[in-house]
Amino acid sequence: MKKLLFVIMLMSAATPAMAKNYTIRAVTDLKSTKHYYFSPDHLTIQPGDSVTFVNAQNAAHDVMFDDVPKELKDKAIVSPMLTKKGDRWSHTFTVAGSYHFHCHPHEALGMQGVLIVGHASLPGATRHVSHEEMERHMKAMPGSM
Ligand SMILES: [Cu+2]
Repeated sequence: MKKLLFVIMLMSAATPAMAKNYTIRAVTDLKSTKHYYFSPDHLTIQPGDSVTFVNAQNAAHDVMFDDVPKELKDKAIVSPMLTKKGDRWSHTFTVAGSYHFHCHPHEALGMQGVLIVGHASLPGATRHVSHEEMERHMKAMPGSM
């Protein structure tokens, strides 16, 4: 009996909950009232899940996380520019809380979204990430300009 229990414990340790991968499309639709938007623009995932941002048309979009849980102290989450249809960028989210992101070229046009990882952050538990900080992060990325 003890041996069986041990085997079951080993098996459950070897099969962690399957992390999921979600897709958010960066949409350009000049015929709609909102020309540029993320679809979906609100998404809830679990820690360990990843999100793939896909450029749905041939306009340039990127993804900048401008509000993130405070635990992400020295970390800026920024995609490279997705310049053409089908360009994609994935990120795995391990820290629970509320995230806000926008597309830099279309920030003024309201291209933005909210991502909840596990549960929403309490008020004051997130921090703003400046464009300067994101730029520094991008310059440090391998293969950046
Ligand atoms: Cu955009």
